Amino acid sequence: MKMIIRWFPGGDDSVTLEQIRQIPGVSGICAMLSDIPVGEVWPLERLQALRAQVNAAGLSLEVIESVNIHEDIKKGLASRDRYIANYIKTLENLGKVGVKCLCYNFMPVMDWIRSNLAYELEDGSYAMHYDHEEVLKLNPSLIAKEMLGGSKGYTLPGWEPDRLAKMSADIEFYQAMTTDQYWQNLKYFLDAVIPYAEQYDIKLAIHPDDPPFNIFGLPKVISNAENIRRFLSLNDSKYNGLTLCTGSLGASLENDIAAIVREFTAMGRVHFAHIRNVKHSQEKVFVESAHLSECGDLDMYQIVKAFHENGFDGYIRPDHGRMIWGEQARPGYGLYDRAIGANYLLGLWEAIEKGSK
Ligand SMILES: [Mn+2]
Repeated sequence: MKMIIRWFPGGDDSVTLEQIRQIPGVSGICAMLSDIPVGEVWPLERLQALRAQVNAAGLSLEVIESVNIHEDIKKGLASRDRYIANYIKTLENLGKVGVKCLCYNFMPVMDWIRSNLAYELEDGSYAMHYDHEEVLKLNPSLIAKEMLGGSKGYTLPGWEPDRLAKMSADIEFYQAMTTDQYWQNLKYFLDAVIPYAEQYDIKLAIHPDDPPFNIFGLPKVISNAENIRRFLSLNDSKYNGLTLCTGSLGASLENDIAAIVREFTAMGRVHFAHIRNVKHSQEKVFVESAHLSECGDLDMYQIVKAFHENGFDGYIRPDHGRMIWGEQARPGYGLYDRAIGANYLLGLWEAIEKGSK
């Protein structure tokens, strides 16, 4: 297991690589080139420069999160082949700089959604909050306004401006598509790219839908154990795997997260883990709480144990954290709470590791 932290290059992060290096037990980062338009090839020189910068700080760059999938691929349009060819070229470039794992998602139109990016908790810290009724009351442009208005000027991954411009039309397009058709579009993508992922030795790791339930009638495909089984059976290669995000899947109270971790880790199909906690006040209303088990609904000991017992040897990151100690940072991606989360998870891992001997 390797503990990493998500970092945003190009001056788009309040946290520095030097700060990340001082978090005990953190060996690397995952990053993305957020200025490359979705669907275009990530240039090799840019990746080489990024790797050099990260390595110079004493950290590794073995994970990329994310190379986003062009909407035409998800829609199954004839133009998808051009974007798939670009994706394969990007994979080749990623392989050349030593990337071993690529996180991506297959969510239509909107990426992750929250109704409030800075919800004040009882202890005076701030966290991201989701209230399903509030989201349904909004139209897509109001959601975009809420998301971007709360971003404090940082880019929000998955909320690129070119995506937002076409949002309403895209939503109507998907509302007219069957979920089966959406699955077929996903399989078409996988069958095209997985042979290259094998060739370049990059494990593909799909991120679950966040939140994992229906919004505006859009298809959701990675939301529970049954869907994940279907996803993995679309293409049997070990390179077709998962980013197991406990907070995204945990947003649905129907998901038994430790059981999901056990099943898919034992199959060798989990390559990356996002581990964080959520606390529900009612169904489909939750806050991204601190990582500690007692702060949320998820039992982190059982979850980390499920990874450990099933031989997990991929990457873990603490995922989102709260804003604490007055920190001003990109929502979910401050330094302090993620450092605490990383070391809590490393502590659990060490205890389980030593206890098992
Ligand atoms: Mn996640």
